[in-house]
Amino acid sequence: MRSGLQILADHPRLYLNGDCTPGTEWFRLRGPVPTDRVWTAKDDSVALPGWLGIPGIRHSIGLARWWHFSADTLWLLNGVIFYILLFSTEQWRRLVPVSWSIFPHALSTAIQYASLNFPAPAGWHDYNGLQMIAYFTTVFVAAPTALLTGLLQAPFIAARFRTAKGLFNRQIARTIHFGLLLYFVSFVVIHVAMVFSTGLLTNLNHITRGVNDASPGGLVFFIFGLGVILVAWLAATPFTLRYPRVVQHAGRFLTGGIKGLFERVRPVAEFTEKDISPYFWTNGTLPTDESFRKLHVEGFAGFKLRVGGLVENPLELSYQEILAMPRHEQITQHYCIQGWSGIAKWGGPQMSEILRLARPKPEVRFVVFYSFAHGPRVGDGLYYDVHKLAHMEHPNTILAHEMNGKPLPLLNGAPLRLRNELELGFKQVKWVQAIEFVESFREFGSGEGGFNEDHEFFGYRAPI
Ligand SMILES: Nc1nc2c(c(=O)[nH]1)N[C@H]1C(S)=C(S)[C@@H](COP(=O)(O)O)O[C@H]1N2
Ligand SMILES: [Mo]
Repeated sequence: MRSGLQILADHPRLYLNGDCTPGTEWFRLRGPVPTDRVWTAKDDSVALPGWLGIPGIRHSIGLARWWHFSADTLWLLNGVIFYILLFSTEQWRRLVPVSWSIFPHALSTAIQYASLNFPAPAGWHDYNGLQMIAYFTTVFVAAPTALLTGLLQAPFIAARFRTAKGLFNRQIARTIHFGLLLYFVSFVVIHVAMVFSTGLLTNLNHITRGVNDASPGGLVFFIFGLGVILVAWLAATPFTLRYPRVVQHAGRFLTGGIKGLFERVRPVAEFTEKDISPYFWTNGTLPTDESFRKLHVEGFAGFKLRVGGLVENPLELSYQEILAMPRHEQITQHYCIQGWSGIAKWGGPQMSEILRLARPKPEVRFVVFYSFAHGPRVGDGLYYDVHKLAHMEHPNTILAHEMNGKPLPLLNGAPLRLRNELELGFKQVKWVQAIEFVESFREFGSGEGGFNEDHEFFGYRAPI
């Protein structure tokens, strides 16, 4: 829950439409978007208190995601074991209503609670109607929906299952995912309050030890459990701030393999002209050096894209040559790691065409895209990102020089920006100046596979 709030704080707006146009959100933790200057999505992120978010500071979504995915994987594993135990015994009968009488039963229980004339506790044998509905909803509706709405936010899932549009759009999924957070918090508060007020010692023995008496053993378990949670709660943020690389690598160890499964090349959801978003958030720091400025004022006439590394035929392609290449057009949804999305039409040569010209050697596994631009802090070096060679053969992986039918605007990465629709936004390098084919990316930067992977602790694999 805490890492989820941190993720929300990175784009603290929720919408019921796929465009993320400021002003159309139904919920936000931030004022209106300033219109008198460039306002990037990163400018828009907010901080949380360190005890609430993990790790609280602004734009720490890279670290929060490792917590979120790792904790969720363990939570889901726990759920799978719970399902197996439920259905391999008769215990499921306690949770799954099998007759409509559950509704009148729940209503009469609710009236008893409301009149403060609590029904006699009988949970050792059977749950009352309200309990059954609450437990059933939590275990069989809320939890699976949380998993589903989490996955629906991922570019790869949307591409694979063509769910990017309509009810399954990422922004609807974010809203439902947030609603489920509210549900789980309310459930915990109400449930714990009921455990306390309807015979604490006996209830805790039911829950923790499976015995039906009022001995203090269950309470000891409960206090021990709360103690562990409290220590973990207090330690999570300081630990994350002190050892971010450990959090990144531990998270990758726990969840990287699962993410890798989603990274196979599959179709991409394409949209139509009328789906194009009127507003498209932006991110990144414009290139600042003089040589780029000169290229820009001359309309990129002097621009040459360098293609090299482990290739049979190293190339230098001029802007004119690139414009003359067969142009692929696609209308796709961009998925920023922060949570916003936007639909745009992109046009430019397919990467498969570049591959055909440059002819990568057999040992090549990765492709590095170098930007003209620095990261947010100049001292950290050039923005770059590494992609899988296999993704470069996908028909929707292009070097875009057009956006929505016009030459690519400077802010969106002119002269060229990558589109790999199977990955998140931060991998779509803008202001591309060079492409290098490599066998391994360990020697580049800090060896994590890209600028944000090095400096923001993002995962190299970003299909989710
Ligand atoms: N060179 C460079 N490319 C970059 C970035 C950046 O900071 N520098 N930001 C990335 C991120 S996080 C996103 S979401 C997209 C945003 O693209 P847009 O500004 O066209 O919306 O660009 C990506 N490419
Ligand atoms: Mo992003």
